[in-house]
Amino acid sequence: MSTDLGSKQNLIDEMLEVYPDKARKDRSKHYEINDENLINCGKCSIKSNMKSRPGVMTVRGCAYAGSKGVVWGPIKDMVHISHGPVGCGQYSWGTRRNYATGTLGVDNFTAMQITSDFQEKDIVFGGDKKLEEICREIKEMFPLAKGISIQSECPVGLIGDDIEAVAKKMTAEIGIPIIPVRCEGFRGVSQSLGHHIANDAIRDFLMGRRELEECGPYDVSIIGDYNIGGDAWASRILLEEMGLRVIAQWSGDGSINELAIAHKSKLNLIHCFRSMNYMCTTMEREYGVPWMEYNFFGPTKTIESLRAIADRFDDHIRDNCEKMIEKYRIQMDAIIGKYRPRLEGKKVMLLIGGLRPRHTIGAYEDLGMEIVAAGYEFGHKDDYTRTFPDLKEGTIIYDDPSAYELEELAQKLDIDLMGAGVKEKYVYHKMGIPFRQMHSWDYSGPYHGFDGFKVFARDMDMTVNSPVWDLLKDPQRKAVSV
Ligand code: CFM
Repeated sequence: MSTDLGSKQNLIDEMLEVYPDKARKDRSKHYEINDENLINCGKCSIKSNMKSRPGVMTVRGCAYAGSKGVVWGPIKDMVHISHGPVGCGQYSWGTRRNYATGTLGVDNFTAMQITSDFQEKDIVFGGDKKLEEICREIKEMFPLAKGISIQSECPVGLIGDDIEAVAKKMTAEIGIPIIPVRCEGFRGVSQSLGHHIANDAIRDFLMGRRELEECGPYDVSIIGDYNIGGDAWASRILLEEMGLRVIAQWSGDGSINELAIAHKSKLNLIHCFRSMNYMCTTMEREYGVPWMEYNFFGPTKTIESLRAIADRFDDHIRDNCEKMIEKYRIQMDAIIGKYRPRLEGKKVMLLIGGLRPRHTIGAYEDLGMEIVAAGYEFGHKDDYTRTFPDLKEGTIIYDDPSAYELEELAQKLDIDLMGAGVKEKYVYHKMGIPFRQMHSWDYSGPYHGFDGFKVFARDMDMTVNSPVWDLLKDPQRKAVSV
């Protein structure tokens, strides 16, 4: 082990020393330091997708979050019922910023909080009757809603309600698809199982159910882009400029029809592998639709991905692709010329869900920034094996780190920027460490594609180089003038 790797290991060991023996042993399995073996993917022994250690603060979400919040919620022309007590829907309301066009409450319901608001009597006597009533009310209040999904919260599973029977009965009665989703929060160890359950419900109730009138040779679907801050829009225009036809967006700014016709695409393009890989493999198996991963963060990865996508088609698309790259490269060089000198060499740490800690590496590197530590809340082994090759030797990689571990590392590595979620944000502000909320893009975005990189670069500069951090640091020693 080189001295650098050795010192990194000491740093981790020191940090874990505060834990009792059992916890220390357990948590140490969730750490790796990137080395040559890992970069070449020879081994990957980091433990992931396991139950968080009780008593150690985790930032993970639940299966309901993974289904309602992530996969189903962005489908705009359906009403998604948060079925159970009011809190799950209320406290997650509007936080993900999955944009959609349409008129709210008429043909777009993404920004609404619809809940069955369970009371004690529903827990004691069951909520099925209430659920039927809600479906009728939805039909009456929102006649243009194209479907309803029932997103189960914990108590629904605990009391054994038969939401499948209600869905079947009410589909027949009101004449629109009603889809029961068994995403009770207690299932699994994180939101990741919620993604899988949501994917399975799409497979069982909608996938392949409708036909596309006119199919073309350039039909593709965007899978696993949730249009956070407009990401899917910034991606779609590039595919269209290249000459491809996007027939479905799963699920950002998407519709129920798009879920039912995507099996007609010639190629499925998957951005978030973690949350929708199950759908790509299912459509491949059942309908023979090939799929490929792509990465639209930062010009280097975007250009690489555009070329790889174009290569799956013909010369016409390849020529368009090269022309387009030429056009955007001038803009991208200007952005890099402006921001790189201000961000060169800045050290970044990342903790995000299951995709972005690896997908955003290239965007930071385009700006000369360096990822010194990164990891996932709920990544699986297949996410980690995809991550090691993209990081430099000596980078610390962690899985489901506790709040304490992350704060310790941030201080010990003397970072210039932390990218994580809203639960972390204000702690880092108080520590005087520049922070970006990398789930909702901190009320900014899009970050995908060429348009997104312009916003990304500006935001990182604005955050890292803000004068406010100097005013916050060491208040004891440095008098702050007010
Ligand atoms: Fe995929 Fe996502 Fe992510 Fe994700 Fe999420 Fe998200 Fe995320 Mo927050 S679907 S895995 S469950 S890219 S909500 S849009 S930012 S943790 S890294």
